[in-house]
Amino acid sequence: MVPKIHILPLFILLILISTVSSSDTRLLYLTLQPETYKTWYFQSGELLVENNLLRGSQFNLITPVSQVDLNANSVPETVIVQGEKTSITENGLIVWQSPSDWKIKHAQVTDLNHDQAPEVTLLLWRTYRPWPIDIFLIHPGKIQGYQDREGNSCHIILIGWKRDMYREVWAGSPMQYPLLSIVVADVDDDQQEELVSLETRYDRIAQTPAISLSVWEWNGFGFSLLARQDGLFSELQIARINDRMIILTW
Ligand SMILES: [Ca+2]
Ligand SMILES: [Ca+2]
Ligand SMILES: [Ca+2]
Repeated sequence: MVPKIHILPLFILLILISTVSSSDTRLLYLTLQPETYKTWYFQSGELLVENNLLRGSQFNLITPVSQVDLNANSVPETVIVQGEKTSITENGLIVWQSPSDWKIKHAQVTDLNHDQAPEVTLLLWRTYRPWPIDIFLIHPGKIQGYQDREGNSCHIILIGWKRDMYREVWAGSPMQYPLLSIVVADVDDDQQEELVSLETRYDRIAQTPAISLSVWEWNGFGFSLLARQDGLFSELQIARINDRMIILTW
């Protein structure tokens, strides 16, 4: 059943921010107007809404990790996002930079492909390109519709250290439903990360709310959809409350 979503202005009163040492988690004390948000648990393959969970509560908002040793040389790299560009630096020197025709919307250190090695997960837009194999197919153009009016398509790409250089360790085809935002976190507490996303459609303009919330997991070759919930969503965050991970939307 599609839950009723309240689309009201968000009023967040940020009372205090303090950084918790030895982790990338910031402890945020927030007062949220309960009508503006929804909280979700992901368990047993289902997105379960739980209202009023945060009313009057203190919780940890999980912020994306931006520093890790990507190439196992005992020197941490830093992921830097500037506008729609992303760089990886080591000792202040740029060791990888996103191509000039990529528009990066999100960058985060993850182990989204569950190979025990960290990588940088990117959500980006770039010029649509058909599958190279299309020229051999009897019915080409299966992904032809996966682009906007300007000919740009939405992708998830993982950048990591492989065969002595930074490279795409996995690059997805144009997404059928473009993503407005993503967060990578272990939302079902099985010690493996999932991709949580807000989805839109190529014929909607970017400023309008997303129309579905979805959870994906790595299947060895790409990502499998675990759950999708229709609704209207403007923002997505992950938080920890009462030792459980929750998905926060508004
Ligand atoms: Ca390193
Ligand atoms: Ca990995
Ligand atoms: Ca998990």
